[in-house]
Amino acid sequence: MRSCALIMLLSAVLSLAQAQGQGPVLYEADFEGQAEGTLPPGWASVAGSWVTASDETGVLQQSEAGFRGLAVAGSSWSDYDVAATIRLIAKAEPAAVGVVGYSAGSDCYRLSTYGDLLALWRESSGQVQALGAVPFVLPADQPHRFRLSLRNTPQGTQLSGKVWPADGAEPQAWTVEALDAGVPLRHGRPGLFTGYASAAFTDFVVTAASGEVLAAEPMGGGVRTGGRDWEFSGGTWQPPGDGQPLRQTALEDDRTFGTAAYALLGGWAGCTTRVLAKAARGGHNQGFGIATYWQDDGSCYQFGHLARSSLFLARRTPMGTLTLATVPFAVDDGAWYALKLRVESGPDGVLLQGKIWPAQAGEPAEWQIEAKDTLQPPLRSGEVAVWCLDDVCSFDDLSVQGN
Ligand SMILES: [Ca+2]
Repeated sequence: MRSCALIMLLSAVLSLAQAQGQGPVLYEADFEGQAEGTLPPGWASVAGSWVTASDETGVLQQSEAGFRGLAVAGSSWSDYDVAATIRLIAKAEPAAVGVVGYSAGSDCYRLSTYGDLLALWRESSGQVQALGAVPFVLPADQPHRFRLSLRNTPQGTQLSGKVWPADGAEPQAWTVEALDAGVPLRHGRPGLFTGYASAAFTDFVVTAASGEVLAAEPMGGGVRTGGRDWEFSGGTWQPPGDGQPLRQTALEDDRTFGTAAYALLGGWAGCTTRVLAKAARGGHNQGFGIATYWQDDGSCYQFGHLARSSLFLARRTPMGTLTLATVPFAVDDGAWYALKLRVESGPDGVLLQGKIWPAQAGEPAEWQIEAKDTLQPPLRSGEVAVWCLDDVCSFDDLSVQGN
């Protein structure tokens, strides 16, 4: 009897842990130690004026009092270096392999080979432009390290690239540099690239301008760090596993292969996001909350309060917003609230669960609002974002945890 009771207790604890999101912490931001009036590394302001500010502690704040509309800031990728070790396996001519940065929609920058050149490229809506190039021949079967650095400056986006043998020391100088001064790309996902070539990729690292490692993936033994998935387009990508690195094998397989192939580091999937939020006293306070599975085109799942009187769950698309559920809930100005949103994909749709409570109070045991999104195609993963409607709002202590 005793062991039976113990098993029941254990399973009760386990199911509670599963319901509350007790997986590994994938991302945390307390907005401390940041120069006031700037955005933290890896964040982008999509609408409104988002900066770090001092409240009781450092917070992320939508600071434009007159802003009318949906103000959104999200974790994104900007001002970073992306590096990977690339082994060219087989090639046609002109073979291309390299690393990708600021990939959003059909746009990206690349540091990649092209025949006997190493170049910095910009892709925009199917057009490819070389921004700078130097003579370089990448030998087959000799792993080389590629590093692409992207920096947003008032004059444009500064691109710098270098390539060196993976068993040698990193050279001080950049091999090729360019400034994209027209309408530069400003943020987007890091990744990998091949064209007319098969290649193996290891030791993928994304580093902020401050030197902080934003993502690192050994890719030698199926190790995933940061809970992020790879998203593939074109080619035949073999995900890392069983001691094998990430590979693009289309040419190796002797299939017809002329198009470019990309592996982009995706966002988080199957996660629970928590944040503290507060609307300025005396403002309009028409809404605030969390967005997850946030994509560069604005698609996301959205949770929060609306007009101080209700909670809602919604799916945003570039075409509009689909409200999935609403329940009554009263929100006060000037008070901190804790919000939690859990998103989990299943065979019949994406389950969304939300709760909100005054930050001084204990977390309620039950979810307050639930909905299942069955709209096709489903959202699979993405970044996290915070949003507010028609007001000055502050956010603090954001965390993303695996379910
Ligand atoms: Ca803080």
